[in-house]
Amino acid sequence: MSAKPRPDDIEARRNEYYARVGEDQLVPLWLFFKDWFTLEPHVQSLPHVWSYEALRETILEAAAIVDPADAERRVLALENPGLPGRRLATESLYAGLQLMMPGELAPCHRHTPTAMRFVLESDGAYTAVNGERCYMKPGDFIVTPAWTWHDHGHEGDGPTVWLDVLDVAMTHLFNATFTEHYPDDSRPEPTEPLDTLHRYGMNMLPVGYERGQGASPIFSYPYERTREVIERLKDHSELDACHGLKMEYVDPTTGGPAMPTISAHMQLLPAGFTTESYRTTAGTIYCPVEGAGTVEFPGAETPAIEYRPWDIFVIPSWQEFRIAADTESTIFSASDQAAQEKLRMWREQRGSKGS
Ligand code: 1HN
Repeated sequence: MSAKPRPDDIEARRNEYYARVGEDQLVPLWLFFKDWFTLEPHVQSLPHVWSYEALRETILEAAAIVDPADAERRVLALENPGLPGRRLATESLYAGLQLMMPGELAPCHRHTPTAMRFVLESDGAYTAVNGERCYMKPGDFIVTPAWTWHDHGHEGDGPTVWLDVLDVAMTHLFNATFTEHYPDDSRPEPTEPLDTLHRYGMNMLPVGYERGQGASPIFSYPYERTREVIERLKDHSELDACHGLKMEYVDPTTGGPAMPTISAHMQLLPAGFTTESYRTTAGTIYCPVEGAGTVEFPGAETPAIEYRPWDIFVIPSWQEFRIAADTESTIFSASDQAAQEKLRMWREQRGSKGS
C-alpha cells in the first residue's frame, strides 16, 4: 500500500493539474464555486447621486463643442463609480443625460436595445418614434421600443434635457446588439402626434389588434396625466410602508410593464413620510420631479443621499435603503425588474434585514 500523499505533494499535483487543464480551456469548478454561488448577490455598483444643478451646467457646456447631427446623440453617460470604464449606471442598465438645443436634429436610427426617456427640461422639443412626434414636457415618460425608428428635434426655445435609460447591457450580454441608420435625418410618413395614445391608451383597442407585442404601443406617458392620477389618489389611498403611493407605467394591452426589460414607476411620498427599509435585486435609477428629501442606508457606511428635483440617483441591487421625504415628493424610477421577473430572478425584502 502506498502512503497517503504528503500535503505539499498534493498541493504540487493540484497546481500542476490546474495549469495543464487550463491549457485545454478547462477550469475546475471547485476553485470558483464559492465565489460564484454566494448566499447573496455581491454587487459592484454603488449608490450614487448626480446633482442636476451641476449636471445641467456640465451638459450645457457640450452644446458649444459638439452637434448631435455629427455626434449622433449629445449625451453624457452616467457611469456608476463602482463600475469604472463600463459606461453603465447599474450592472444591467445604461443611463445618460441628453441635450438638444433649439433648431437641432438628432438623426434617425433604430437598435435592438429598448430605450426610454424621462424629460427633465423641455419646451418644444420632440422625439419621434416610428414617425410619431412626442412633444416633450418635464416629467413625461417616453418609450422607444426595440427596433423602432427614432429621431429627435427641437422647435422651441431653450435647452431640452432628458434622461435616457437603455437595456444595452442586456443586448450586449446576449450579443444581440444591432443598429441601423435611416438614410435621412428623420423618418418620413409622419403620423399624428399622440396617435398611439388615442388609439391604445384610452381603455379601448382597435378591433383585431394583436395584444402583447413586447412593448407598450403607447410611446408617450405625459406627466400631466401621471400627476393628475397621483393627485386624485393621494388623499384617500393607503400608503405602502416601503413605497408610499407607487404606480407602474404599463402596456395597456397586457397590463404588464411598459417595456419587456425595464420597469418604470412614479411614486408619491407625502411630506414627512419615511419609507420602511427595503431592498430589491432590481438595481434602480431614480429621478425626483418634485420635492426634497434624503435616501438613507441603514446599517451601512454608505453616506446618505440628499435629493432635490431632477437629481438622478442610483440604488444598486440588494442595497437596503429608505427614503425620508422632507417635502411632498414625486419620484420617477426605472429598473431591470421587468427583465428579472421574466427570468424568475427578481427578489425583494421588505423591512430591515436585521429585523
Ligand atoms: C440612443 O439611440 C439614444 O436615441 C440615446 O437618443 C442614448 C445610448 C446608447 C445607445 C443608443 C437616442 C443611447 C442610444
